[in-house]
Amino acid sequence: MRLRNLTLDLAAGPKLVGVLNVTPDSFSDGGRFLDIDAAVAHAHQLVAEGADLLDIGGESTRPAGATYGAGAAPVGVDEELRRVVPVVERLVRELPGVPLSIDTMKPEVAEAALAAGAHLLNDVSGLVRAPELARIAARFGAPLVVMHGWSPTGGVPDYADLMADVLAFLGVAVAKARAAGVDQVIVDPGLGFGKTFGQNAQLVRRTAELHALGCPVLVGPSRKAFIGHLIGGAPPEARVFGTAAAVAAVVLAGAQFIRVHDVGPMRDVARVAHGIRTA
Ligand code: HH2
Repeated sequence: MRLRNLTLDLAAGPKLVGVLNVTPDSFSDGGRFLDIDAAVAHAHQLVAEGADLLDIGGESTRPAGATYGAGAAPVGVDEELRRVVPVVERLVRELPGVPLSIDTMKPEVAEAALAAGAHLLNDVSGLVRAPELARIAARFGAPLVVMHGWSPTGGVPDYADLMADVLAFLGVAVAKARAAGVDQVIVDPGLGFGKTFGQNAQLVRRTAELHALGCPVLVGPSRKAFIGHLIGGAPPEARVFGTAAAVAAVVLAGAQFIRVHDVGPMRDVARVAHGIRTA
């Protein structure tokens, strides 16, 4: 995969995408600078632990009713720009070998982050909320992640056939992206978005079916509520081993990108699972 001046060899093994959330609960003028510093420090730590890419988000994607947590307050464009762009600018300078992904549904944020040197776009709405994200990605030659299952309300639809719905939705998103000129599209089943606990587990088990779309696959099981549910309601920080089980499952199924918070532990899990897969 080509990312501006960088390349990723997807045949060499799964790539770990470290989650870098720049989403503080409250902002004061003094707090903002500290939050950017804290995010940059966290980025360095994730890379030291073995992150292959970083996914930078300035707005929580948790809508009310999401199956992995309580809803989050919406963030305006200006605030999201203030959170994300300075972090991108610093990381482009301080970690020049690390591809940076921007997790946003806002065209203004996508454009500013790519202009600041970010390498790829992560659209959890799969080109539904802002289809123009595809043209922006194309203009910068940036790969685009399209994810299934986001909705403004966070409800769980009544699927006739879950995997068929995921494949059909992602197929449309890939076609839209290609029509806009994006030649590198990554597909994501959207664990925790618009699915019951059991449906999330089923999608983990059936990850290999996503390869039918002909694109690299990204999966984000990290610390999500379906994992907490399977281990008796553990809170997010206590879901590391549970996350490891899901990471192993999706690596065995050939997922090329794994989006995780706990990069150090998941590095080993992914390496061993990949070693088993390719033995
Ligand atoms: N999950 C979250 C956010 N962005 N992007 C993709 N492509 N796939 C995912 O599974 C995914 C995502 C939610 O996780 P987190 O970043 O921990 O939470 P929040 O968005 O509330 O900050």
